[in-house]
Amino acid sequence: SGLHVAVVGATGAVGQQMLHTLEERNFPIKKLTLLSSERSAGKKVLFKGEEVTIEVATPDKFEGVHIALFSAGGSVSKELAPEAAKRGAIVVDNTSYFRMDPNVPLVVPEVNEEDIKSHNGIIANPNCSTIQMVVALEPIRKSYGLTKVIVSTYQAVSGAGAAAIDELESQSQAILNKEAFTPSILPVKGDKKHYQIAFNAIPQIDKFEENGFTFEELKMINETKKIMHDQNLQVAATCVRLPVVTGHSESVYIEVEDENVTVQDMKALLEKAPGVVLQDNPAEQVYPMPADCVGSNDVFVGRIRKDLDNKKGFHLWIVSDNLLKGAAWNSVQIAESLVKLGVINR
Ligand code: 11C
Repeated sequence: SGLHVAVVGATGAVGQQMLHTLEERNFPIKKLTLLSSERSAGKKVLFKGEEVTIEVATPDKFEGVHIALFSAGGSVSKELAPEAAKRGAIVVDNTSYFRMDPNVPLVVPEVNEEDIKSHNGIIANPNCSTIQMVVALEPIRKSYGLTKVIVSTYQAVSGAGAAAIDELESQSQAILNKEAFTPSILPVKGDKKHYQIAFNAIPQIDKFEENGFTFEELKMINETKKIMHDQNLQVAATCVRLPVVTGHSESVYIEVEDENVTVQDMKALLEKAPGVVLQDNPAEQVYPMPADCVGSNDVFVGRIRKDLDNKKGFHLWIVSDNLLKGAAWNSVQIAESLVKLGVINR
């Protein structure tokens, strides 16, 4: 018994966390195939104490694979996810390429686990900043109704990959040493200009769209509506990059339908919500911070306040490890759901 699992993009910031999470969860693996671009092929990686050699990702490598976890960028998913699905694998894709495709379920198990049953070979893993927000907001939506979400993010550089972490570290060092430096990765590797991230805040994540929002902001808006199955939900986002290595933070304003909800109600609800840890005690200065959340699969919520002017308005502060619940853990959790709901037989 056990499954043949493939990880595509095994050497990336997320791929590494996927291997770590598969190990930690003791996922029922019979065979592990690690795939990457030609650049990383041939490298050896330790999995459960055994060396696994990374191979070049080509369509034939998916023969016999049950579950393929993809995190090697949109263009790789575009080309190879359909090839894997054609060969009978169920793809869990961590890129944005298929997320808004109506034939592809977009899944956060705490919110819409059942959607995996309608897969056509590909299941999409949402954007990191979307995932942590919907985990915290879904219990509120279910109990009190949710009509509006306005979010501002404080996002870590690891969301932009390993090269962005290097850029933050080397730039910080250069500034402290009073040396010259030339930004080349952030805010967006493929955009025209690059800006200093060390000791700074950049209000651009991904490229700008014609309506003035960035693609990251539109991902938060559109993915939230799709995951919650509510096209009428009003969502707006402003996404900002900070000099934090790992752990995205979000200041979220919401409006609920029920104006009688109290902060105590909200806290009691979130205290028992799946995947959520409540850290909210102003008297003791207890609130979530990214440095404390790194390495945890949970979503941390604090600073819950009722708006002073709008009886239906609440403010929350939501923090999570963007590489875990935001990426690797949510993907492995979807794989676990495939086994648990009998969508795939081990
Ligand atoms: C960031 N949220 O922090 C992005 C990274 O659509 O999966 C995730 C990109 C994605 O830069």
